[in-house]
Amino acid sequence: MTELHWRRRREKPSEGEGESEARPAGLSENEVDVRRMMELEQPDWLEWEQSRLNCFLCNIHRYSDVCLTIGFLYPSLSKSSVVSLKMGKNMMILWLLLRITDDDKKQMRKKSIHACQSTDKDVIKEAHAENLMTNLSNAYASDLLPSKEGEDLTKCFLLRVVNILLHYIEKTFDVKSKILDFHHPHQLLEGLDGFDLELSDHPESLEQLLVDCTDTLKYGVKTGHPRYFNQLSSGLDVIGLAGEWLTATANTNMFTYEIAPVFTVMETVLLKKMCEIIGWRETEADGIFSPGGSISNLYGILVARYKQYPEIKARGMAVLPCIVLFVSEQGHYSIRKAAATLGIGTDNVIEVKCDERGKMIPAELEKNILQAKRKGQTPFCVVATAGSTVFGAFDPLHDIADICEIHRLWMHVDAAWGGGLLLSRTHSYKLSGIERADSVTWNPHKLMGVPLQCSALLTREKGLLGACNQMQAEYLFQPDKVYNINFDTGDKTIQCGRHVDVFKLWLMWKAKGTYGFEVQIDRYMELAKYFYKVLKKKDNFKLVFDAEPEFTNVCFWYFPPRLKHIPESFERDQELQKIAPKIKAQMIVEGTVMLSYQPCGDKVNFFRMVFSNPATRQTDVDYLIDEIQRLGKDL
Ligand code: ABU
Repeated sequence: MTELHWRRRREKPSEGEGESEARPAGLSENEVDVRRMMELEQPDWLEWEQSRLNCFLCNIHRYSDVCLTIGFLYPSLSKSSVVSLKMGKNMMILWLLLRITDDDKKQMRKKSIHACQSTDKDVIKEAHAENLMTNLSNAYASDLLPSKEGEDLTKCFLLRVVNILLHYIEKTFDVKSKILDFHHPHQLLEGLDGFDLELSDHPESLEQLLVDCTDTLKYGVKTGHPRYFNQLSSGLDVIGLAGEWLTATANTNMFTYEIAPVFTVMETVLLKKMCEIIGWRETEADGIFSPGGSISNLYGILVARYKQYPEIKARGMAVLPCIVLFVSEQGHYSIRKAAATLGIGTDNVIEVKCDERGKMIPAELEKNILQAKRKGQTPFCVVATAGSTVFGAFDPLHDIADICEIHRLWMHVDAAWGGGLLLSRTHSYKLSGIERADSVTWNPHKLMGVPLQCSALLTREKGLLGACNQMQAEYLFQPDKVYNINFDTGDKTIQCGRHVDVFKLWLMWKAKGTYGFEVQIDRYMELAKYFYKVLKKKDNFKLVFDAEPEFTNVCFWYFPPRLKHIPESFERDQELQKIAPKIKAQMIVEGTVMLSYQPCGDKVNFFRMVFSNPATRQTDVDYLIDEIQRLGKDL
């Protein structure tokens, strides 16, 4: 029935479809369609299976609207709309009288809205089932909107996509499900169970696209799984997800107010809020959302250099002295990348020594600055880190700010990871001094759990980003627009086209309130403390720093029984170096848990546990410890 329905529609000429055919007097278009469908099918009602009858009802529904269908399946409908609805043994026998007045429609709408609100699961299920049962093997993307009369097919297709996503979301939160179904790249390229990544000259059916959507998720990684600890960004926030869907549906560009009126204003609201939280006065502060922490850091260094040498914009690096900048040895590699990109050069990024916890040593910074000056180099910027990637260390920001003031250096704080901690009244003191920075990177897609990507670069001085980057393209940023062109923020960036990253953050902030983020972040800190305490008691685990964690990072080694009692030596460490990669490989193959590892300086491979996933519970932490022991005991 369903396929027939679509085929019939596809065969019809698109111009004036249905309108030219004679309609029996007194019957609406809907009624004609339903009658035509009955004639085509010539149903023997009594022999129909329940599912087939349901499917038929769904198709009838496609010719009216969703509210009406929910309405006529709803048992307490007025008798004028439904003549009779009887339940047989294994089937429903239904006589429909589609002589529905406007009053009836209103009445039905009220009831259907009520049904949805009252969580009448059966009614809602029925409404969804009708679309989910439709087979789309004979339907193609060209049949969807904006194709004429493509509404029903579009609704059906998108509901099926949503159903796939819902299934995936449910699986994601189910600890018993695997985090990933691992395959090697060559296997994916060769094709798995009909999942073909190659592209064809001919269109695939919508049904095939749905299979491809399912397979794409099947062979991916469930980053919201409670036992996914692999990256600083994890979790699956349903509100954030809704925000991302809306953003994709709006499909606009952030460069002008003209085409993104709500989003550009929303961005100013968010930037103001984040600047206030940092401790800057609203009149001063400025910023921009960018595609990730590395780009935000690049912006920080770009404006630092522009502030000191505005002539760089027109005349380039040739007119500058040999400028150098400083970052701790635990700082993010994006600083060196930015130096390479900006023509400063990685040799001119001076790495400052850290203490045993991974914090920049201020005396070392001062020493490096003086050394650079003696060598004829020109220091212009210090990058402090608030929440280092591996150890979660916070540099002493006040001490660094003092040094920057003395030497008149720009202070950029890379708080991509640690910025979220500003929302916790218990832990925000760890970023004390951030208010003295000239620029800050803060990624809500990390600790705050906003879906990727969402990163902000914030500057204390208003107007610098614009002055540094604007090119005043006349086709976009006309000065004589009807509205306040200060909201055309696109020229502040190094991009032209810019994705809307702000809406999902705004929606999540609305949904949680600042206190909601605080509760979530404080929970991660509690989990990190719990994890540290459990590990401390186990003699086959060793903490890289034996102190209560300052952030949610906890770094540790696992010692299999054969290495446990061997005293520390080069030879022992050569063996220990192999343990974490082997355990991790097995974790990936079995798909039970995901955790990252790395060597660091003179420390051989160790695991980095990190908490930023709202789905994680203490039991998952216990599971991780058991799992490492299970996978590692015989290594
Ligand atoms: N600094 C980018 C993120 C690194 C991580 O997730 O481990």
